[in-house]
Amino acid sequence: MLEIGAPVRKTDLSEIREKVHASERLSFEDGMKLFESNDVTGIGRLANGVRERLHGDRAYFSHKYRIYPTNVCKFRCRFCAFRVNKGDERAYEYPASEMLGELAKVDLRGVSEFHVVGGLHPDWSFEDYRDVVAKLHEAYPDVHVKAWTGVEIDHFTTLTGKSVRYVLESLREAGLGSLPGGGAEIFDWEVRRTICRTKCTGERWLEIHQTAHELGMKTNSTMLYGHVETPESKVDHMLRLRELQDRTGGFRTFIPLAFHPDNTRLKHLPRSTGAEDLKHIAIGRLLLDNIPHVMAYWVTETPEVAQVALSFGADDLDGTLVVDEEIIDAAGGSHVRGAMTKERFAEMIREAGREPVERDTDFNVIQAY
Ligand code: V47
Repeated sequence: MLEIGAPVRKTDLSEIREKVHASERLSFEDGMKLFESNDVTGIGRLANGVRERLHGDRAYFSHKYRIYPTNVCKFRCRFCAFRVNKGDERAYEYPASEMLGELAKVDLRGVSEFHVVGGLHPDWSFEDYRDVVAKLHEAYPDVHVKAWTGVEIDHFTTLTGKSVRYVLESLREAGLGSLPGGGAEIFDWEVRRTICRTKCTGERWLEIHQTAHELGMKTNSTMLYGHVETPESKVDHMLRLRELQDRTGGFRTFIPLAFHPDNTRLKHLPRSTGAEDLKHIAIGRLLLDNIPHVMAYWVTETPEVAQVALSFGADDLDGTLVVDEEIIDAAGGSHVRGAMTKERFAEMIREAGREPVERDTDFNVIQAY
């Protein structure tokens, strides 16, 4: 129960403020101080300063189409409500051969990106997954294909017995443009083994993104929070991303993902609050001084919190949904149902006092509103 009159932990942020104003890098200890502080508006103001220094009033969004070729997954991550076993009555699969027929029914005009998200189907070969990329690229050569997280790439190395480099080069030949940021969750093994012990390790995820960057491929990064993680594990997670970015410069964006507990094996946990969501965005902007963009993923955070996040460090709202989002919908995020149009996005951004800019996957401007 909320204790009325409990002290608010307004940690003294003056040292951090001075560093941020001098564009000095924040340390692990600074990150911990930020997480310990309840001064959400103070942290937000600092992050907003960085955001405006980098992007002025611009707030980006993209018009993309999400593809979920299957919800069958051999892993049983405790935070996931999307995956099902093979044979389950909710199981579906759209291999490449059926996918194009389904896409032909959809209005894809103006879509600049396919974002492909899927499970690890026990019967699918690497060729089946590669074929999804190849067929999309053949049929829609002007649309960027962002497909398969580091976790799937790791799975493909097991399926083929080949290296990460081989798998990525093979997918690139088929038309892969870049990797999404999923599967990172929390790198720290103590957390990872509790929430997703069969997934590749944090070290392996980072190695896969490093290899992609070395091949000249850009990728995204994420962090799933609001479950069993600790502040230490989140600061560690972000600093590991920052360290890789120092070496490669290959991350386009950082996306904090708020955990949705419904229908998961962690359903006893409460959903993070708006203040917590804003704090994660702001701390991400402050610690990740070398990643150009920070996304407020409206699908996990709700459109309302995402609007405020545009003044708490975020400069990007991800994209429209031509089809329903499935992962967060399965975990209780009913606000994601129904399409979010470009016009609604632009209006949402304007209401938040920012200038809407439609972008492509690489943040090239498609249209400024
Ligand atoms: O890795 C799964 C997360 C991720 C839940 O790169 C959940 O542009 C909350 O990575 N509650 C997949 N989150 C989505 C993802 C993503 C999203 C938007 C843009 C990009 C990009 C990537 O979704 C998973 C996991 O961290 N997730 N279940 C859940 N119940």
